[in-house]
Amino acid sequence: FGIFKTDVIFKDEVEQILQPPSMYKVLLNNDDYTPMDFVVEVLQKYFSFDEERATQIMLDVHFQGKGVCGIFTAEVAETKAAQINTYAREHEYPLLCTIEKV
Ligand code: TYC
Repeated sequence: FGIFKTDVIFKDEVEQILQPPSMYKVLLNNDDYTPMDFVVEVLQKYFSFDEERATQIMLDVHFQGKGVCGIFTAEVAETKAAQINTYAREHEYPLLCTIEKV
């Protein structure tokens, strides 16, 4: 009877289920100048795709205009997009990574 210490953990877990964090898509946008190999490298480096899957996604972006690389919480999505845009700029490519609320 009464309140147990474990109730606090249980309450946090219930709140996580009732109010899951907002999720964000991380998208790559096509452009005419970034080399295909560089985009494949980015997809392997920042999303751990193998070369075959990275190539499929790169080609999808190339032909469709943009494509989803993954879905993450706000902080992870923002960090990945910022890192990719910085990495692309360091190599002087216009590759643009954006995020969009699911
Ligand atoms: N369109 C680029 C090319 O032909 C390749 C490319 C693919 C660039 C995906 C950006 O997000 C991108 N070299």
